[in-house]
Amino acid sequence: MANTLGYGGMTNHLGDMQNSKVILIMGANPAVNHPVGMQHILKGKENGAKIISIDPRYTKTSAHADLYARIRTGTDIAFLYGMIRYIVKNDLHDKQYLNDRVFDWESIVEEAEQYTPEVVANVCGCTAEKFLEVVKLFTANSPGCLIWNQGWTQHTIGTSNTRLGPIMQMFLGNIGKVGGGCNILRGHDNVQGASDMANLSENLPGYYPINEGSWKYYSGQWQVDYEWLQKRFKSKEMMEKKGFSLSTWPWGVIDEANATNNAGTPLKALICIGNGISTITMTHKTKEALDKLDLVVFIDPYVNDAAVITDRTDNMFLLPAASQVETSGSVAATNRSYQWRSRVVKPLYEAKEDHEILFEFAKRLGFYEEYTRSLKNGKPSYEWPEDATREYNRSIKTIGLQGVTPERMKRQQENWALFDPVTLKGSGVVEGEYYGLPWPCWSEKHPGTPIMYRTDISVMEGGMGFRAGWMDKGPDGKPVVVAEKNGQTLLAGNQPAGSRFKGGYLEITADNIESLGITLSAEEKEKVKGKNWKNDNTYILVNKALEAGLCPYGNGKARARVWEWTDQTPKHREPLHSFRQDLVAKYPTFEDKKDHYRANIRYASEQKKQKWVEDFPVNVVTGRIVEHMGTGTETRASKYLAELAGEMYAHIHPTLAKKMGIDDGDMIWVHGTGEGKIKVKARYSYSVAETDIFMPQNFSGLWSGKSLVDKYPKGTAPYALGENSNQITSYGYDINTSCPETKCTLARIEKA
Ligand SMILES: Nc1nc2c(c(=O)[nH]1)N[C@H]1C(S)=C(S)[C@@H](COP(=O)(O)OP(=O)(O)OC[C@H]3O[C@@H](n4cnc5c(=O)[nH]c(N)nc54)[C@H](O)[C@@H]3O)O[C@H]1N2
Ligand SMILES: Nc1nc2c(c(=O)[nH]1)N[C@H]1C(S)=C(S)[C@@H](COP(=O)(O)OP(=O)(O)OC[C@H]3O[C@@H](n4cnc5c(=O)[nH]c(N)nc54)[C@H](O)[C@@H]3O)O[C@H]1N2
Ligand SMILES: [Mo]
Repeated sequence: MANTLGYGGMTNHLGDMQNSKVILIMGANPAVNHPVGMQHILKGKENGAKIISIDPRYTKTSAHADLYARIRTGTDIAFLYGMIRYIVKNDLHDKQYLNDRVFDWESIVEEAEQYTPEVVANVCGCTAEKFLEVVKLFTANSPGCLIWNQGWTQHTIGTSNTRLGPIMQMFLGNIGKVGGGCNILRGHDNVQGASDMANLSENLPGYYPINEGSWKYYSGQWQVDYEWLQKRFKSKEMMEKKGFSLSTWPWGVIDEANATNNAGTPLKALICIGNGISTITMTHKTKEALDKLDLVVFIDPYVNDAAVITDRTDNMFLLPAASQVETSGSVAATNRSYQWRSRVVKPLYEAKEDHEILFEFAKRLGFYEEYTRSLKNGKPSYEWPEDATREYNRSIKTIGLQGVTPERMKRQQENWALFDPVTLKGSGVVEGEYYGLPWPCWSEKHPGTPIMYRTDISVMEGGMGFRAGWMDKGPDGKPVVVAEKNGQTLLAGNQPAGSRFKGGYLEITADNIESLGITLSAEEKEKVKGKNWKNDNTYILVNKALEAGLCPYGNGKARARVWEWTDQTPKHREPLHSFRQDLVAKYPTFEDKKDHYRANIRYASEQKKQKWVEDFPVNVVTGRIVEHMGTGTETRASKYLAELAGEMYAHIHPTLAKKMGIDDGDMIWVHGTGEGKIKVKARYSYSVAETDIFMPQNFSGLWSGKSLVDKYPKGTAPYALGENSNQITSYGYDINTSCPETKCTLARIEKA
């Protein structure tokens, strides 16, 4: 149930990396964080793939690589543009692919022009020779796959990183290809499922936007009146507004100026279910917010870390949640595949499954009947969790969950051995299905889509073109569907194999389906009147499209330029707390942003506030260790893991340490650019640059040199406690997602 800060999902899948000839890993450390996924990468290597690791640290993954390049944190965009420039200058780009499938790729070439190998070297802090070695090795081998994770997302420009990576892959025609793609390694168990089901504050389930149309659609799906639903909110405006996010909510409590973004009120209560929350940047601000709230509830199998950080003495409740082995239902993996999980034991002691706790809330708040109506779907009672799965099969059409039925998942679970791990193809009773029915799985006859955007196979075999953003603002400010922008078409120039319609087409609607060569009977026409593929409960539009080999969401171009975003084409911008003060003027950050997930967020004013690096001269990198997970709440409560990794530390390069008179094993104070400070053990390591220190993000329970052990209810303290690295991570949030800039932090260190 835990949430994540990263967005994404693989275009391909883990087994498919065995088909790659080169694997570029940038901003991820799978040897530590995805040790099982890493096995596929190593198999790929045995099959001849070259492995490239680009990371500010020499990691365990780097140790497996054929080529390693160290770059400064937050400079991947310069590196990627350098690669694109090299690709174009050497005529290595796939022009047919770009012309057919990518909208305004020329704007990328234009932006890339300035990133000569020398500029890349200067911005990224690697040598021009090393950069050229990387781009030469990557382009000399095909197909190439790209892997990233939190090294790319936890930045003010995180979304630009995650756009430019795929764009670079498109220049090489690597997306929609076996052994190619972008294999984003996601975080928690079922984090893909959690975002598919809208554990996010900016959309409804299935990524339906929060607007009147979607709310009306869902009121139908949930079988409640739209008006009743609307009354749950203070106003229609608030109903259609993005909520606070995991990273902005503390500002909704402590900074009263944000009340205007929140219907005139600061936040008063917090219910935290399945999230660490002490892992957001600037933990001392989270503490301040927790102290100030009227009511705090944690729903967790363990004592949530944040419950120990706060000084509050009243109105805080810990509700014991069951763990994953005490529950059953569907979970989605990093490659969009859904799997059925069976309960191992019933919840122990007084613990309850998360949904039971939510049902109890609904009963006491008086809307249990409305809450569960669509589970019953006309029957006298519901069957958990199958009927919850059936609800999303019916309602989540956008990403094609129609075909991911409980019956199919259970049959797959019983026949694991019949699937090939490299192709995900089933045989015998599961012949004609891919493992996990990776979405989109358009119907109960569809096999699922293990590799997205393939045009060499038909839609019914898992093929599809790109999904363009068809929406634009019309002259009256209202959204309209468009097929072109500024004279450039958004329609693809090719089509998936077996398509009866040649070329690109808009998403399928009742109005356009006949113009695509599909005929509907008078009765069918009547049934789908005014509908499109995303809200047609009869499925006629989707099924007719599939029969004709057409993709329901259309066949468009991927947008290399997103015209409604601040950075229409990705741009390098220095972090708010930049290690390279001299580059800030050339690559400044964004203007301050008001009402960003309901908080007023500083960008330029924070960057310009002072010459940060003069007072905070050490660049801090944070990340994970293999022994602990997330906050470490669960893993530090394991004697075995606490024994393996029981102590918080900072990796420091001996050269930097010597300059400061710090010996291996000395305690040091690390002061952040906010008010936080932590006391940790210095460990000499050559894995970090001479300018950097590295700290794991997996510790908690010590607070600026003091132990919080007495604050745990008796018998619940974990075996290993440590300082929380986020007490010193800097202010800063992604311009689109609000993901905290935890990967670019400056600090001051001194011997303790
Ligand atoms: N054992 C273990 N496994 C885990 C987790 C755990 O806590 N413990 N957490 C899970 C979760 S929730 C997630 S999201 C994933 C995260 O998986 P990863 O993203 O692999 O995890 P990190 O260690 O945070 O960061 C990856 C690498 O990014 C590098 N990096 C930092 N900044 C930059 C940058 O600007 N550019 C580049 N190129 N690299 C950079 C770091 O040095 C680090 O080696 O792991 C999951 N797996
Ligand atoms: N400096 C720095 N900070 C970071 C990162 C970084 O790289 N550097 N990475 C960020 C990322 S990507 C993430 S995902 C976060 C870590 O993510 P968090 O969500 O903060 O950390 P977890 O420890 O996974 O917290 C999950 C909580 O849910 C509880 N839990 C487990 N199973 C269940 C269940 O079935 N039901 C319920 N109700 N609760 C359950 C656990 O006991 C725990 O308290 O850290 C972020 N913070
Ligand atoms: Mo994560």
